[in-house]
Amino acid sequence: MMVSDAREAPIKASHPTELSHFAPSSSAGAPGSAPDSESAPETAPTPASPATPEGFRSGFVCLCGRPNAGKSTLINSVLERKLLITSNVAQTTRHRFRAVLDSRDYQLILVDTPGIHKPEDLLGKELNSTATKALADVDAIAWVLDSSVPFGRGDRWLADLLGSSQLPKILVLNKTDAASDAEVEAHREAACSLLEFTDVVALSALKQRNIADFISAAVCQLPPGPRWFPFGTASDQPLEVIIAEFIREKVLLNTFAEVPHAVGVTVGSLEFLPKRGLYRIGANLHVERESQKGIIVGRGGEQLRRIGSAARVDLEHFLGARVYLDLRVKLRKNWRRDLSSIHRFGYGEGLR
Ligand SMILES: Nc1nc2c(ncn2[C@@H]2O[C@H](COP(=O)(O)OP(=O)(O)O)[C@@H](O)[C@H]2O)c(=O)[nH]1
Ligand SMILES: [Mg+2]
Repeated sequence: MMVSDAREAPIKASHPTELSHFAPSSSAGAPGSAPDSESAPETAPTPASPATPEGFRSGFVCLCGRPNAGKSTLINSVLERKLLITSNVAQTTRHRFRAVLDSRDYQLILVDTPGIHKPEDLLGKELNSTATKALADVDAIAWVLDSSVPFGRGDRWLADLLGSSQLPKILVLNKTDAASDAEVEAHREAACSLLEFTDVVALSALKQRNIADFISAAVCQLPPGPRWFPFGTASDQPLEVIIAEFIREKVLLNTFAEVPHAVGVTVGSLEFLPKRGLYRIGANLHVERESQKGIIVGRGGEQLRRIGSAARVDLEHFLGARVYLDLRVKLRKNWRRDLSSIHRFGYGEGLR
C-alpha cells in the first residue's frame, strides 16, 4: 500500500546549521506539540512555513526494535544528514528524539527510542520505559529488525509488546547489505507470523538502499493534519543535546567494556562568535568512578584529546563553522543508579 505523493522529494533544511532547526535549550516539546517559537533565541528566526495544501498529512511514526537494529541509522538516512549518533554499543540511544522530515505535502516526524531490552540497571529500566511510553503518542509504529542476526527471543518478546497496540505497524527488514535473501525472508516470515503489517520494507539504512520505500510506507500512515513543527525544524532536541551526543559517540568509539556505558555528557556552555566564525563549546564528561576518569583522560591526556579532536571534526561539519571544544571530566558517583542524575543528563524522559 503506497501513495504516490509520498515520493515527492523532501525539502531539505538549509546548511550550515541554524539554531532555529532545534528546540530552545530549556524546553523540548510534548508529543504532538510544536516547540514554543516565542522562546527561540533571537539570533534564530523561525523559517517561514509554506502554506499547507489541501490534503496535507502530518504525524508521528515511532521506530522500535532491539538495540543495534539500526533505528538511529535509518533516521539519519531518511534525513540525509547525521543528527543521531550510532554505534554497535548497546544503549547508544538514551533519548527519545524526534526528527522531522518536511515536504510540500507532508510533515513526517520520526521518533527514535532507545532499543527495548532486558534492563540491567536503573538507566536501562528508564530507557525501556521511555521507549514504551513513546508508543502511546504516535500514529504508527515501525518495527526495525536486524536481518543479519537470527530472529530471537528478544524479538518475540518485543512482538508481544507491540501486539498490545492497535496502531498500524510497518515492518522494516534492515541490513539487507549484510544478510542473504534467505535470511531477510526468514525474518519477514517470523515477524509476519506474529503481527500484521500495513507494509513490509527491506532496506539497508547504512547503504541508503530503499529508504524512499520506507518514507512512502510511513507517510501513508499519517492522518491529515497541520505542520506540528515550524517548517525546517530538524529536531525537537536542543542543539546542546545534539552536541553532547556527538561527543558521547566519540567516547563510545574510543573506550571499551564498562566505560562507554558509564559516561554521561552535558554541554555547559555554547557560544557563537560571529566575527571569528567560531563556536566555543564547553562540555563535561561525567564518569562514575575515579578509575574511569583515568581511562577517559588517558596517559598525558592523550585519550581525551583523541575524543575531543574526533568530536570537533564532526561538530564542525554539523555546525558549518569552526569549533573550539573544551572537555572536562567530572566524577559523579554511581550516576546510573540515581534517577535525578539520569534525568539531569537528559536521558530517558529527561527534564521534561
Ligand atoms: N551492515 C549494516 N549495518 C548497519 C545498518 N544499519 C545500521 N547498521 C549498524 O548497526 C549498528 C547499530 O546501529 P544504530 O543505528 O546505532 O542502532 P539502534 O541501536 O537501533 O539505533 C551501527 O554500527 C550501524 O552502523 C545496515 O543497514 N547495514
Ligand atoms: Mg539508536
